[in-house]
Amino acid sequence: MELIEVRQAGPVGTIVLNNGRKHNALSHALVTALIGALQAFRDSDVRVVILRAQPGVKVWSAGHDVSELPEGRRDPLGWDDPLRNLVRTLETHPAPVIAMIEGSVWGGAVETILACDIVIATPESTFAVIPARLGVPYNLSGLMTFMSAGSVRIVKELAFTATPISAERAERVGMINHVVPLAELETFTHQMAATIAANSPLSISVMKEQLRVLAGAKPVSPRGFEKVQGLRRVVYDSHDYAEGIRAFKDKRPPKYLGR
Ligand code: LCV
Repeated sequence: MELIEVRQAGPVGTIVLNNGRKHNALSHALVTALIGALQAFRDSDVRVVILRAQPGVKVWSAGHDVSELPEGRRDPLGWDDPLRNLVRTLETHPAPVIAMIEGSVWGGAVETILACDIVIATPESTFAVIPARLGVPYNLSGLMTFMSAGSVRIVKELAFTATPISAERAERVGMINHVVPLAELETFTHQMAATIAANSPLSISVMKEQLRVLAGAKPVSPRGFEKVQGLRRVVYDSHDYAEGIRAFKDKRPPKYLGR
């Protein structure tokens, strides 16, 4: 069974997450397939991409594949981590990517949809930023993705509570673009895609890149970066990080000691 389904209708490309058994966990294999599909669209005349799951899913994506996370002593979200590569690919893809959401979105999958350009969700959709529940030290560019989608105060609440928020709240705080009833979701999304596809792809792709450059233009000194990396190492070298991963695999609540 293919991990994703890919189709194209004129200038609109669609990628469907298709690994429901693992709740579309963003495994290395699934991410590789996603990146390959985006590259193929890049080489074709696709002017807008819709990223979605199969109709009727309860979980759009459960986030990073926890079974692929290191159990300690190694950065779990380093530069070449599949999730990092996926986020960079989405952010630099020349055509706009619309994330069409139904079901719950977890952890790195929330960052993935926020790396898309437009997010349209059903009222039942939820979004959970999970690192604190797993004991994972999120990385700088990942936090920047969240900060570009919400105020620092909202990002802190999401990150510190690791509790799902509703689509309605996400829209109210500006994290997502539209909340649309399930029965209208596909039509609404495809109408927006058609509107975008009728505009100048060159103008759009340049504005997308300009906005990416401007959004990422936050000065971080080498000392500041090294300090952050040192802090992150304390986390991924900690008992709590190993405990979070182990507890997930053992299907039990984690016992965090703060060290
Ligand atoms: C691997 C999974 C996963 C999964 N990986 O179904 O944000 S960060 O920094 O933390 C980042 C590192 C990240 O994204 O980490 C992952 C964050 N995601 C989560 O913590 C969500 C974990 N999943 C769940 O809480 C539940 O699976 C939900 C609520 C999504 C669905 O619950 P439900 O009871 O419907 P199961 O839990 O039974 O999951 C079905 C199968 O999918 C696997 C899970 O282990 C199970 O596999 P087995 O049947 O082999 O036991 N699975 C679910 N999520 N992220 N595998």
